[in-house]
Amino acid sequence: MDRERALKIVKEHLTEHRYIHTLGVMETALELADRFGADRHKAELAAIFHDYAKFRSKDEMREVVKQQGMPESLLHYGTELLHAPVGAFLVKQEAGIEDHEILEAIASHTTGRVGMGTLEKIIFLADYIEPGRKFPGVDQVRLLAEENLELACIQALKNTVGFLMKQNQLIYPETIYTYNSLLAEVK
Ligand code: DGI
Ligand code: FE
Ligand code: FE
Ligand code: FE
Repeated sequence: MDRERALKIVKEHLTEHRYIHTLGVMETALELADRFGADRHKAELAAIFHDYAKFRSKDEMREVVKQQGMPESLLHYGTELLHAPVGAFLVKQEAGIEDHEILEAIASHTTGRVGMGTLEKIIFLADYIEPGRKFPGVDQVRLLAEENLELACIQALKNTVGFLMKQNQLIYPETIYTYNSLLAEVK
């Protein structure tokens, strides 16, 4: 699938704000793919589709989790987590994307995953640092991303976990496992 067709599909499922975010993730993912050696076309498609399910109803997302045999635990940590794995499923079903690496990168873009590959790390990071993001600490992550993909992902995870803790939100265990696995990778 080419970029124009992918963007056209995704645009119908997103708000204007979320579409602009998606374009930012796409540009950033392409830069990171060049820098860290990933397939440009896969990075582009994964970025374009990463938030495909962002505006699906909670009920629809919960149904997909149950019907597709996704981890039941996903249902107990806040509905924000669901659009990533559910998005990967719907992108395959509705947009016909079959590439396993692309689908995996979409599925893991919110929590990360233990043993993430380069494309997954790139999408995870691009989602965090795209030019429209204004999180406290994002500039430090942008600097790290110029040199070291893993260190940048680690810092993004730290910031997210700190943010969630301040808000008294539950931390999905995979988010912590991802942090541990990246730390082990750089040691
Ligand atoms: O979809 P985006 O807004 O572009 O970004 P995202 O897919 O990274 O989702 C961010 C949201 O996910 C944000 O509200 C924090 C939440 N989140 C990320 N990790 C966890 C989490 N929420 C919980 N409860 N636990 C997590 O581990
Ligand atoms: Fe997302
Ligand atoms: Fe994210
Ligand atoms: Fe996003």
